[in-house]
Amino acid sequence: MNHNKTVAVIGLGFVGLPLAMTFARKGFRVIGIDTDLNKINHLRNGVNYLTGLDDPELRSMLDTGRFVASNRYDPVEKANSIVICVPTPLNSEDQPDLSYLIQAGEEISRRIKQSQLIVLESSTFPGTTREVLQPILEKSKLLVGKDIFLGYSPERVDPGNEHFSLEQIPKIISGVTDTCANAVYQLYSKVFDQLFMVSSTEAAEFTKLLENTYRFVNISMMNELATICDSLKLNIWEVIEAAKTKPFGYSAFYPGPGVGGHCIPVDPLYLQWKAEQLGVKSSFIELSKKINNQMPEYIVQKIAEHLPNKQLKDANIFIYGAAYKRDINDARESSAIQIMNLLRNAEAAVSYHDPYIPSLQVGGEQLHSQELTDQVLYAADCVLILTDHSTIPIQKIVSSAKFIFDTRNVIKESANHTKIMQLGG
Ligand code: SAJ
Repeated sequence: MNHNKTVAVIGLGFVGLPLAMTFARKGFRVIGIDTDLNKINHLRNGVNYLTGLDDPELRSMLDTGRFVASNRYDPVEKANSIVICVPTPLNSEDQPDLSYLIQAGEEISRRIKQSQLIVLESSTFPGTTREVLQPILEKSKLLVGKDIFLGYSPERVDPGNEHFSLEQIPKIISGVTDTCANAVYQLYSKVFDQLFMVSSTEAAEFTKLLENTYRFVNISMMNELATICDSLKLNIWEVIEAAKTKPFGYSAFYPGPGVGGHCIPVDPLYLQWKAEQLGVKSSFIELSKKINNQMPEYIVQKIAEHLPNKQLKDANIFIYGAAYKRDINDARESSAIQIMNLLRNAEAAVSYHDPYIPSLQVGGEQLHSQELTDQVLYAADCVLILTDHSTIPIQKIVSSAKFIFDTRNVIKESANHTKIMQLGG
């Protein structure tokens, strides 16, 4: 079968939707499937819910039929290839939750056709494609490598990154068998500028976890060094800038109020879980998790210690930034949520402003982004900067706020202001 005509993309989130649109741009007919009817209705109206904007390109793809969106799995029968981009979160015990993947596998298995290629893109522990997904697909009595083809290619979407288009990001690919690997190559070579084939799906699964565990560990190291700089009365941001002058052997990471998002705090714990299954320790991941998870408490403790003439319980704390990182509209796993909970537990009054996050569930209550007025800034006992959105009105905050805690080194001349405290500064 020619795998290069119709592609079904399962899961239309921050990974699947950009991928579906990239396939459509490259001339494929794309069937986008997501069980969230709200997403499907947005798409059918030409609205890209990732940006929240009307998307003329998306509308044109839908109007010309190059991209059809459905909340049902039946259309996968018409696809030559199926790419799975469903969430692989953690459960409440910080362990892998493959329920979305298993559900997708079962739905595909009931409709799978001879010669179809299935590629898993969701981040997951080594062995998932072969040990979890393959048996589900073979319930159809079609055998992987003979009747159907199965591979793994880790997603490398970087939300908010304007510098790389999806097809420019080198793509790791792999197959359960050599024939499968070749089928994955035939499909992805039509879309991505650079492919990198590895020897097994396990190697590809591990590659993705390595990339994000590398970030997780390095960020935690910077968080710990920031607390040491606080005690030494040194400025970690100055030291990082100095270290960055080294043209080799150093890559910069930065301290922050914690590690949010659906990748960095999650992927390393998938690797840790797999290592534990094999009786192998993962000390770096365990320590990094502990350090990163302590940052919200460290931030709140610093506020309690340095609030001018106030106890936390009598204080009004105004937070700038709820998104887990700059310039995106996602607050999943954002440390802002933990920090708001800790402050409210200390009986402080908490409000926030984030141009990307209009409302937020905090401790069972729906908080709404407040307008950023001089009055609101002046009324706060502490303005806490948690997200360094590009549009942050620094001068407005500096001129109106009585006391500022900057956890992102947004206010560069903070040393000149006695009312500004910096994380690691
Ligand atoms: N963070 C720090 N210090 C840093 C870098 C990040 O505190 O030096 C924090 C961020 O504020 C955020 C969290 O860590 O809360 C994660 O930030 P991130 O920059 O890693 O952003 P993500 O979660 O969107 O990660 C994605 C990942 N992409 C994929 O998994 C395909 C990651 O691999 C990318 O390297 C990353 O984007 C990126 O480079 O922006």
